[in-house]
Amino acid sequence: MVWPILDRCVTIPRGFPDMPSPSTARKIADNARFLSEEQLAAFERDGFLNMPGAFSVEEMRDITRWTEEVQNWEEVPGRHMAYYEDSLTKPSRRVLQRIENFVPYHEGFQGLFRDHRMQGAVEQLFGEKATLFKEKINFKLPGGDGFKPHQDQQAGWWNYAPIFITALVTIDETTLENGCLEMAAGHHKKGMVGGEWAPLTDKDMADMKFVPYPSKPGDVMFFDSFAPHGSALNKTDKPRRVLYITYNKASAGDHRVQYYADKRKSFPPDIERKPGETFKFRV
Ligand SMILES: O=C(O)CCC(=O)C(=O)O
Ligand SMILES: [Fe+2]
Repeated sequence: MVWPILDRCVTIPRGFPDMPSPSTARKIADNARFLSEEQLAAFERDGFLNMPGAFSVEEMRDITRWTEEVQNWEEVPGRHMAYYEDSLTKPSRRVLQRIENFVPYHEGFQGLFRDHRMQGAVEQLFGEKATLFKEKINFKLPGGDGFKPHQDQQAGWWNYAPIFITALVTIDETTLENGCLEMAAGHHKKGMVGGEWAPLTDKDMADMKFVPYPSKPGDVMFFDSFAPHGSALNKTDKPRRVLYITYNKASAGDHRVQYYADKRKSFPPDIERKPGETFKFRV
């Protein structure tokens, strides 16, 4: 794993290794059969796999605390990437939408992405070793917007690797009211159904059936980068925070640094924008 070039104010935590530690590697090997044959078959059939209760209440306490730590970090150009959106309920207010690229600066999340229930399971689904591509927390705060149906591959990911798998960890309970994920099963083998950098059109979705997947803290969902999905806005007065960790096949290369370098240019985090500059979220 090669990490982003860090600016002079930031140091990688001491002892952060480039390779999984022997104990982590052993854990991955021990848990190489974490997903059952039935689960692997369901992922193959649907393009996603729901795994309720993968993380315990205690583990979620840690993950929630880490999320708050990342949210409270001072924003510095060139470091983690925080994006804001216009509130739908309080016009003229900008609210935090998502934070990306925080793993290099957070030991807890470094352990989590290598966990046998995350990278280990994704390696089973790929049938080979996986490499971290990107990570984000979508906050969907009260008044936060939903996501038009899309395939993640449409968001420029085709530039980096032919296929990705994302492991989603639910931090706050997700419901119909706060915009849980909605998935369309069985369309992931058709390649990119929609255009580049655009959500799916009504025509693209003519034969798709989107089903909501409400989830509890600690639930995990794995999904293929061609699996169509979307979600509604958050109509409640509480955040709907969800963690997304995305991997590609190790054989397809390590593209993380290039991806974030490109994204900083084409869609910079708010702190890196020049006054008056606006960027439109496309997909
Ligand atoms: O968090 C959500 O509701 C969906 C987000 C999503 O699909 C994305 O960020 O690509
Ligand atoms: Fe998505």
